[in-house]
Parts: sequence; C-alpha cells; structure tokens
Amino acid sequence: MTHKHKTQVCIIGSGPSGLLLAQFLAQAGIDTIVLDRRDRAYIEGRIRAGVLEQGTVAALEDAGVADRLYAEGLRHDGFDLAFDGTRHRIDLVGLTGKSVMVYGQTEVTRDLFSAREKQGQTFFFNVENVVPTDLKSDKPIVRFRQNGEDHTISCDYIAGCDGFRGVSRAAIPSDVLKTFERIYPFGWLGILVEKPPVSDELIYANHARGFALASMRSKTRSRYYIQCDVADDVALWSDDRFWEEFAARLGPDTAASLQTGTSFEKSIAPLRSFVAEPMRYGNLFLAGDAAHIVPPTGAKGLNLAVADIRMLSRALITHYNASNDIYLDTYSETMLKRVWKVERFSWQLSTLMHQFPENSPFEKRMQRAEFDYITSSEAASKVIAENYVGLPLE
Ligand code: FAS
Ligand code: PHB
Repeated sequence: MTHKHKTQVCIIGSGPSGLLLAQFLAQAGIDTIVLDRRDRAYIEGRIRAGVLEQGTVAALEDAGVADRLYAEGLRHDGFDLAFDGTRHRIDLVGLTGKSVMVYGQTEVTRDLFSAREKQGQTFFFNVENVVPTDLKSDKPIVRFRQNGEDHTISCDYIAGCDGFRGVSRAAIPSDVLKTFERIYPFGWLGILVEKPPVSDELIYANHARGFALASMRSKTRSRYYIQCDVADDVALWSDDRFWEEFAARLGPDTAASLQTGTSFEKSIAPLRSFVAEPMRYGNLFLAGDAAHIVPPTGAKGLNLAVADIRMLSRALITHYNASNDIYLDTYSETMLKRVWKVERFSWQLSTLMHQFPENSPFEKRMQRAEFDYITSSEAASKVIAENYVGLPLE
C-alpha cells in the first residue's frame, strides 16, 4: 500500500533553507510538505554557522522568528584580521553603516522548528529513498519510504533544500547540470568551550603555523577554529594540544587574554568552494547547500542559503498569489550572479588567511602585501567590509 499525499510545494530538507522556505510559504497561505532523512533533534544538534548578515536578520524577522535572536544575539560592529600577531580592525559600521549578528545556526534552526509547530505544517522525518521525479511535468512527484512504507507526494514544485549530499541536485540530468569545484588542501578543526571569548569581536588570524579563528556563541561560550590537515584525526587533538596551537597562532599579546577549558564539541570540517548550475530544472528549484558551498572563512554559507530562500519564496508567492512567474523564470540566473560574487569573496578571504602547502615564498609575500594594503587603505578595507556584511539583494 502506498500512502498518497498532495501539496503545492514539496520541500526536501529541513535545515535552515527548507525550514525558512516552509515558514515564508506558510505565512503566504501556501501548502507545503517537508521531508528530512534525519529528525529534529539531530538537525538541531549540528554545530555550524555563527555569523548572520543584517539581510539574514531581516529575513528571520519577516519570518516571525527573530524574537530570541534580538534578545540573545550579539551585535558586532567589526572584526579583526591578524597577521603573525599584528591585528587590524575592519570597522564594519564605519565602512558600511552595517553590523552583523553573532547567533548560532543551531539557534536559528531551533527558532524555525518552534515556529513550524504553530503553522501546523506537515513534516516527515527519518525518511529514506527520496526520489524527485517528473520534474519537467506540471505535476512532479516525490517518492520516499518511511518506517518501511511507501509514500508519494504530488506537487506543483519541488524545493531541493537537501544540502551538499542530498538527492535533488543529482536529479538534474548530467547533460544539463554543470558543476564547479575547488577543494582546499586543509580543514578546520573547531571546538566549543564554556569560557568567555578571548576578544569582544571575531579575530581571523593568519600565522606561519596556520589559520585560526576566534569566534563565539555568547559572552560565556566560545567557538574557536584552527586550520588543520584535511586528513587529520580529531581523536589526535587533545584539548591541551588545541590550546597550545591556538594560542601560538593568535600571538602572545592576544593569547594573554585566552581562557582555556574543556571543550564540549570538537570536529573537523573540510573546506570547498562549489557551485551547481542551473539552480532550476523544470519544476525543481535548488537552494542553499544543495546548490553551492563556500569555505566558512567569509561566514557566508548560511547567509547565502537565506538569500536563496528570500528569492525563491518571493518567486513562489508571486506565482500563487499574483499568477506571475517572472521571479520563478529568473530565479536561477538572478541567484547565480549573487552566488558567484559570494564564492569569490569566500575564496579570496580563504586564500588570504590560510597557509597553503603549495605556496612559494612569493605567494607568502603576496599574502603579507595584501594584508598591509588592507590595513593601510580604507578602500581595500571597505571591499572586505561590504562583502562581510552582505551584498545587497538584486
Ligand atoms: P543543510 O545541509 O543545513 O540541510 C540540509 C538538510 O537536508 C539536512 O537536514 C539533511 O538531513 C537533509 N537531507 C539531506 N539529504 C536528504 C535526503 N536525501 N532526503 C531528505 N532530506 C535530506 N556556514 C557558515 O556561514 N559558517 C560556518 O562556520 C559554517 N560551518 C559549517 C560546518 C559544517 C561541518 C558544514 C557541513 C557546513 C557549515 N556551514 C557554515 C555552512 C552551513 O551553515 C550551511 O550553509 C547551511 O547549513 C545551509 O543550510 P541548508 O541549505 O539548509 O543545508
Ligand atoms: C562561527 O562562529 O562558527 C564562525 C564565525 C565566522 C566564520 C566562520 C565560522 O567565518
């Protein structure tokens, strides 16, 4: 027996992209069904992004899920770039008039999940064998299994919000899909520790031993990263070894304020730049990590996903509520213009701030020259600042 369902938009994936899309569509009275291969507890438990652009904050406010963000988030008016211990503050507000908000993706996801209970939307968790089909028809179908039973969803549109390793992108025929990728020769080893942050603002540090990032989740909880070998084993990184390496890369002046302690989360994430074109095939639309990945250096992954959802929700709402497909028809082209600009910034900042094994002494001098140029030129600092706070939506 196959359970048959019908909806207007089937959303595959309930990470930030899928949850925010479901929220915007519910507000507009558009029916959705959301599928995820995991459950809420697993999804909320993933430690990921930490910095929200003002555009993301505005989107979450429009979605009606920003109360806790405003109550608990930390507004940051700048951040530091450091090179071998020398620090230079990028004055975001002074250079752009904008700030960013430090508020973990875990919290954003929690806020979105809480909102969905009020919206009474249909969610299927722990699903398997999700297959989007009939993408070119006006009634695409999503098949899946749950608890050993077969289900089909007939819908008008499918939103592929299922992340980098999802099934949506793979449903686009290989003679149509073009992908672009840059895999970085290192990873990020990240920890969470219940200790006050070493600095009030974030510090991105390039040191001869490697990159380090001092971030936070609150005034009592720090989120720290160090560049590590992509094949590194997190089990070989004791807290003591991490603290010694992190302090060395921050430099003695900054490390003097470092409060160390026992980490309660420790993991290694690989870094890649990735773009899939097009972001639409028939009535399948890709959004978020399903369509693109950026190295976390620029704090763009979550923010770019939100920008996709802003545009995709506007497109679907205009279709249903104004019988106008202008934004559906231009979604892929419009978003890819933004995606590539964000990819450029994330790649450029990663190239500036990390030690690349293949870099010759010349490239190392180029990194230092770029840092010296940024610290001595308001124009160069402004380029960093306007990308970090988020480029305007088209
Ligand atoms: P997500 O990957 O968050 O969500 C996709 C969802 O789809 C998941 O819940 C998954 O279970 C589900 N799914 C997958 N396949 C499915 C299938 N076949 N059927 C049903 N459901 C399926 N960004 C930053 O800005 N800063 C950071 O520091 C940062 N750190 C990161 C660290 C890691 C380890 C990773 C992987 C990403 C990081 N990111 C960071 C980027 C991250 O925040 C993403 O941009 C963000 O999660 C994108 O959200 P979604 O597009 O919803 O994708
Ligand atoms: C984080 O706090 O997890 C974070 C902040 C800024 C980044 C990347 C990660 O660029």
